[in-house]
Amino acid sequence: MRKFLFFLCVVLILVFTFNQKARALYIRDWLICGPFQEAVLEDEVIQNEQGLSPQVGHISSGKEWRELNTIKNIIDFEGRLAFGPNDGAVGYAFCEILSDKKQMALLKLKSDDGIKVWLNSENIITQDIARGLQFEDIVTVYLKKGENKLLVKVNDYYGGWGFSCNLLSVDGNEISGLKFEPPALASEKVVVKNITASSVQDRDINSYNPLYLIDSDEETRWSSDHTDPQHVIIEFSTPEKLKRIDLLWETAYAKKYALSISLDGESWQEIYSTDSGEGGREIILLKKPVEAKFLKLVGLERGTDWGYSLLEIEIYGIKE
Ligand SMILES: [Ca+2]
Ligand SMILES: [Ca+2]
Ligand SMILES: [Ca+2]
Repeated sequence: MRKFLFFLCVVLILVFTFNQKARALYIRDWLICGPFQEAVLEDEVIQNEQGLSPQVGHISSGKEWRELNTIKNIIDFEGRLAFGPNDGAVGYAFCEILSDKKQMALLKLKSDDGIKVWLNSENIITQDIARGLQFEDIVTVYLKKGENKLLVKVNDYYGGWGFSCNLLSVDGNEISGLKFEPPALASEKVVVKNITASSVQDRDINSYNPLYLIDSDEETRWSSDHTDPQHVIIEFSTPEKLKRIDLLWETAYAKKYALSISLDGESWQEIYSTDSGEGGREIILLKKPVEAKFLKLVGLERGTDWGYSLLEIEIYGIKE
C-alpha cells in the first residue's frame, strides 16, 4: 500500500510538472506569397520551391512576399491580412527558425486542406487531403544550430483556408533559445499608462472618454470635436518595440491621418501616414519594430462631417 501511495505521488508530481511546462510555441509570424489561382499541391507553382529563401518584397512567380503577423495560433490565409476569400488556390508561408543548438523537436501541424512542408529543403510531410483543423500531424524534425528554413505550402479546395504550426521539444516541453524571422509579435497588447486627446465631443467625457480606446470593448469609443486636426496621445508604462497597430474606426473615420512616436513626449518621428483611409479595421504593420514610449495619432482630414471617432486602438510589440 505504501509503495502504491509513493508511486501515485510520483505520477501526480510528474503529471503536474508536465502540465506546467507543456506550453506550445505557435509560429504566428510568416512571410507569405500567393494566392496562386487554380494551382494544386503537386504543381511546382514557384520554381525550385523547396529551396526558397525569400525576404520581404521578393517576387516569386509574379507575386510579392510579404509579412503576416498574426495574434492567433491559426494562420488564416483567407483573413483580411492575408489573401482574402479563395477556393482552388495555393499559398506559401515561410519563416526562419534560429536555434542556439542542434536539437530534435516535434513540429505539430494542422491544416484546412492539402499541406506540404519543407524544413531546410527536405520535404517532411505531405497531406493532400481536405481534413479540417481538428486533425493534427506530429513530425519529428532536426533543427540545425543557426538558421533553419521552414516552408509551408497549402492548397485550398473549398471553404476556409489556413494552417497552424507549433514546435515542442521531443518530451513535449516548450523549447527555449529559439528566435524567429520574421520576429514574433508579443501575444499581449502593450500596457498603456495614459491617454490624452485634443478634444472630446461635446465635452462629454462620460460618453467619449479617450480611455474607451483601450477598454477592449468595441461598443465604447472616443469621439472628437467636428474639426481638423485632432489627436490622441498614448503613453506606455515602459518603452515598447512597436510592431503592429490596429485601428477600429466608428462611422466617423479619418481619411487622412498620421502616426508618430516619441521617447520623451516632445520630439516626434512619423512612422505611418495615409490620405486614403477607409475606416473599419485598419491594420498597420511596421516593416521594422520601432521603440516608443508615446504614440500619437493625428487626424488631418475627416472622412465624414462628424469628428474623429475610434472604438479601439490595439498596439502590439515585439517580445524581447
Ligand atoms: Ca476557400
Ligand atoms: Ca478549405
Ligand atoms: Ca472601446
